[in-house]
Amino acid sequence: MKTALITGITGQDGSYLAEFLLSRGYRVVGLRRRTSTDNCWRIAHLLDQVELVDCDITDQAGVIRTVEKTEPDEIYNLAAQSFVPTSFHEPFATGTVTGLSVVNLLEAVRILNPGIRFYQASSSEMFGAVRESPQRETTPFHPRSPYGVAKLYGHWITVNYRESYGIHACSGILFNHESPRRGPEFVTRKVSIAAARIKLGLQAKVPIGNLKASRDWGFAGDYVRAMWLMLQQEDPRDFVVATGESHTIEELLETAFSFLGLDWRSHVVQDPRFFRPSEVDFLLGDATKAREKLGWEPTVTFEELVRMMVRADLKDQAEKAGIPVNQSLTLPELVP
Ligand code: NDP
Ligand code: GDR
Repeated sequence: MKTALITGITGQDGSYLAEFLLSRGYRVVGLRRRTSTDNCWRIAHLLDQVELVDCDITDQAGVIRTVEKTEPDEIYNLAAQSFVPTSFHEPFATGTVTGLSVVNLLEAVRILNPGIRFYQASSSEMFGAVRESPQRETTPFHPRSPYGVAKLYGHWITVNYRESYGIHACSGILFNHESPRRGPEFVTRKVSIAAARIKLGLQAKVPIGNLKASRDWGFAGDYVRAMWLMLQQEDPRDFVVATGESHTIEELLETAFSFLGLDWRSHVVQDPRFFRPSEVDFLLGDATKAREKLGWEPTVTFEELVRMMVRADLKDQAEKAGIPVNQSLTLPELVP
């Protein structure tokens, strides 16, 4: 039985990856930091199947102790301060957690067992002001936020440890991926929650920032499979993971609201608070290498993804508000 150590197990991707690895017979250990209130809602259904170790990835000694104690075959480093706007307010903290701390894990691998395979969660945000479209593994980087800059450190230090010490270290350059478990501050989830609440009469308006930005959005459940596939290759390499389709925030709004029979233009208020000091206008990934070398393909389309999220939030919001969801509301099918 292989052991996987997942940092960031309480996050969106951590929960899907834990499910995926458990289904493949792994022993799954999750590194999570101590928080004052419980944040295990995404893995509540897995708590009797995974082992949790308290550790903050900024704490080098703690990370080394965790790796020593758990003896993983594979490490998936998903922990990060992952919200781009916060990185403008907390650039140092973001640099420390999202960037510099990657080396704590790589050092643990180098010191304790260079045979451990290592996955780093890199990001399309590193492409930033894109130099070519679509973006692929060879596209030059130009990050546009402290988050993107921090991810670039994580990316290159992973490549560096592979080249310097022969460690099986891979960096997955993943484009935006979403799900009903996405944090509510990210735009897809913000929109799916708002559409559901407006449909249920629980709110009237939603403030949104840049409507013209465009993203290559996929389903998180598909993307964690690509992480695992990267670590199963004989040759460690970096891969772009994306759908190859880009949609604007306006298209996201149109898809989500029209699914519930709503006109988004009647409910969306443009709010300058949600604009960023510098924006990533357009992202579109070319996952040809992942398709050819990993045999990876996305299975969920943009429309299916948005509908999956809206359905889940409709059910969730109705339950929270004590509104019986029935046919008389003429809601779309509730089960994803
Ligand atoms: P989330 O924000 O949902 O999860 C981040 C995780 O990191 C949480 O479990 C969080 O714990 C943990 N974490 C944060 N700081 C620390 C710390 N100091 N020590 C230990 N754990 C910490 O992100 P996602 O699941 O969406 O993304 C996973 C990774 O992939 C991240 O690195 C992200 O930057 C990257 N990525 C994500 C993409 C996406 O579209 N989702 C695309 C490309 C890259 P807590 O619950 O305590 O906050
Ligand atoms: P992103 O995701 O910054 O791409 O980073 P987010 O969903 O926050 O923003 C996507 C785009 O939507 C625009 N936008 C808004 N965004 C938010 N959050 N709220 C709004 O009200 C709003 N209005 C418009 C943004 O300006 C942006 O252009 C995500 C994170 O998961 C990163 O960790 C990951 O690395 C990248 O995706 C790939």
